[in-house]
Amino acid sequence: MPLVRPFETSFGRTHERRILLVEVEDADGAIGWGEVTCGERPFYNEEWVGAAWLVLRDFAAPMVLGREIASAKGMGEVTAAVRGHRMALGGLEAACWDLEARKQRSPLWKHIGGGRREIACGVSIGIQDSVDELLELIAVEVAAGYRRVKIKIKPGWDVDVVRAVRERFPDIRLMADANSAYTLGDAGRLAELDEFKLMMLEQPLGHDELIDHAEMQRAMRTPICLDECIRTAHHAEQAIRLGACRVINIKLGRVGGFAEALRVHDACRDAGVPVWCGGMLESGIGRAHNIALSTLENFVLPGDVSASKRYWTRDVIDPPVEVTRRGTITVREDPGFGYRLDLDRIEALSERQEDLT
Ligand code: OSB
Ligand code: MG
Repeated sequence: MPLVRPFETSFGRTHERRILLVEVEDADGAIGWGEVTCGERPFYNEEWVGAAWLVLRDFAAPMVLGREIASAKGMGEVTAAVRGHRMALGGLEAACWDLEARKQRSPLWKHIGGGRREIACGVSIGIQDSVDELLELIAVEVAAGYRRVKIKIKPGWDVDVVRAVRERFPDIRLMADANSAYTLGDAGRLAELDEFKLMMLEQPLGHDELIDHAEMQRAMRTPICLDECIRTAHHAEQAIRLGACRVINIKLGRVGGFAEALRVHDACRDAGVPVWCGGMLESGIGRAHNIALSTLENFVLPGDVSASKRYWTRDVIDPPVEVTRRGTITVREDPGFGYRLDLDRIEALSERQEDLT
């Protein structure tokens, strides 16, 4: 799926997404859909679409096919022998939750225990060729009603850029995401961000560096939010115990699906740490799953879940995800993830398909 505009982070620029979708069918013919949220290249984390395909085909599918699985919640145990590859497994797991919700004629958000009928939306804006272009993009999103703006930073595109954004938009809720582009050697530079009243600084240091983040958090006032570092509820507990962050971004795929996302959510809630829902440039299917996740009680900060039209000229779901003038998405009452699948669109976009029985 070609993106409406390229998206650049500290680890590279993406022009089009290659999205792996999972459809599951049970013995009664009930179906469910999920999305594998990994990138095209193993740069955000170690996963990528090519590997996810093989992990699902050669390992996960043989573990689940023909097995009696009592509930979507139990999927993780069935595939527990696979180390890592959470986004691959998470696409399959989310499809099973969708199936289960549809079967019970329940919207997915209700099925997972969510309550919020309307979720608050923020936008994530990539690195641009110039500060002027960035300022113009922010102006458009603020005018559209989005409730917070996240900009991507990297060495060479950080303090001066944030300063320029703050000067032009003194009152917006603003944050920055470095996607692991810095080390503790940059602590002084990162602490300069303190003067810009950022809501938080997301994942400044290494993707697996809890201890360094704890040291960084002690060296700055701005709350640190962890993304890449948090792959399990146990990681969340450890990060909180160490003081490595004050906010956590929960991504459904990164933690391996809804069951672990719920555990991360609960661990953060119990520790008094607010969470928000991250995004991975998902198609409508992953986007709809993110909306359901965002209805849980401790998702108290605006997430990176925004309108389909910011990414796609035509989404794979119908209607596309739309955002109100208040910068919110209203949840739907339809069973499962709540949107119709545009199967013609999916078919037209498909490069390959494999049926595993
Ligand atoms: O770190 O949150 C991130 C996109 C790709 C990989 C990592 C990240 C992102 C985003 C975009 O920030 C969120 C979105 O709009 O889907
Ligand atoms: Mg991030």
